Amino acid sequence: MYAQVLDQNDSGVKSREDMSEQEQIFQARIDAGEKIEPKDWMPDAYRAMLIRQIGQHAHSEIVGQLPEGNWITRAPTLERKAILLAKVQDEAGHGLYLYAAAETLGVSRDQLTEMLHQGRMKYSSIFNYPTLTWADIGAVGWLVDGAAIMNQVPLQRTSYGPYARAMVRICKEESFHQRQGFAIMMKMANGNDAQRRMAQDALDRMWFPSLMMFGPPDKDSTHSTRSMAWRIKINGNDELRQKFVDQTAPQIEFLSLTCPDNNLKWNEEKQGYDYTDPDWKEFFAVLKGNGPCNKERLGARVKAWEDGAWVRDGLMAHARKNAARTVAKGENENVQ
Ligand code: BYC
Repeated sequence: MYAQVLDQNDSGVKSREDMSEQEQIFQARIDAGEKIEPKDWMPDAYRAMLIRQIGQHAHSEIVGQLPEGNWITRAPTLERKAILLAKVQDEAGHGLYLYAAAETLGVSRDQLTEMLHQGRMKYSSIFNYPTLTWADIGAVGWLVDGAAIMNQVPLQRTSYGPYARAMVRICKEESFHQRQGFAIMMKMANGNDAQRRMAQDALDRMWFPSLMMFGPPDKDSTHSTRSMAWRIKINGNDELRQKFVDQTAPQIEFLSLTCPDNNLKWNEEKQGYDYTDPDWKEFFAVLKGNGPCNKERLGARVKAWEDGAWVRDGLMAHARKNAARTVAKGENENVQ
């Protein structure tokens, strides 16, 4: 059923005349700002669009634990370790809320996981880059969570109720994540020469991959038009990328760091910064599985899934026994 629904996920927007009566009523509800709920009628392609986006979002939260988890044992102080541990646990929680939201659309978490492991579903490109130093943990919180918030705050108003509600809690936690990242960057940027160099190096490596998080330029975005017509996406990729650059450029200055983009410059006329686009060839190569860490990240997820099989089997066996006991108890009570 899920594969069939995905096959119908073409990106064209239907004109009102081409819509069935049911589709017209549905579109009118979206246009009026109503939330669509799991039991409501929805076009198959709307369902497929949501499953794709929410599923990929959930996978990003789960795979996104890996680059940061890499530093839990090497955090420089006990306090930093406790904060990082809490952040990484939050990401697991975000993954679970999102898988639960996707399940309301008729796809199971196991199906989504299988598709990730088979390379049939994506996760955010950013997590295919390595975290080489402690300053990278600061840069991930500051830039990666910063970009995530920019994209996710509008998603609190997305048209699908369970997704919008999941985003409310996620956004609250993401803003704590962003602040802890910026706090690390402030410490490093105001530290000794070696620490300043690490902070600059982290910014140099993370800047362009962070810009890629918003997706390809609007002209190459396959889903934006349809997704925005359904208010699944509220803003275009380029608009949010620009907002992120405008928010982050003054923060770079505040840290007395240098942006790796020499063209970053305030443009009075457009009331925003001019900046250089990331290397889109690199972006598409990462999406095809050829980034620096793609194989390692997917390998780690597949291994965790296989290593955890005995736990899942044990829990299922326990649940079956409990269910059988409840049935038996009910039958005994009926006999008495
Ligand atoms: N990486 O038509 P487009 C986090 C794909 S996690 C990989 O513009 P769309 C965090 C796209 O899927 C934050 N793939 O797509 C976690 C499509 O391919 P398919 C994650 C990308 O969906 C742990 C194709 O390119 N946030 O914060 O309209 C620790 C064409 O693109 C990317 C979300 O997931 C990418 N960057 O727009 C720390 C937010 N960009 O599916 C932090 C929810 C594009 O046709 N998602 N693609 O094979 C969205 O808002 C949208 O899906 C996107 C892309 C803006 C990302």
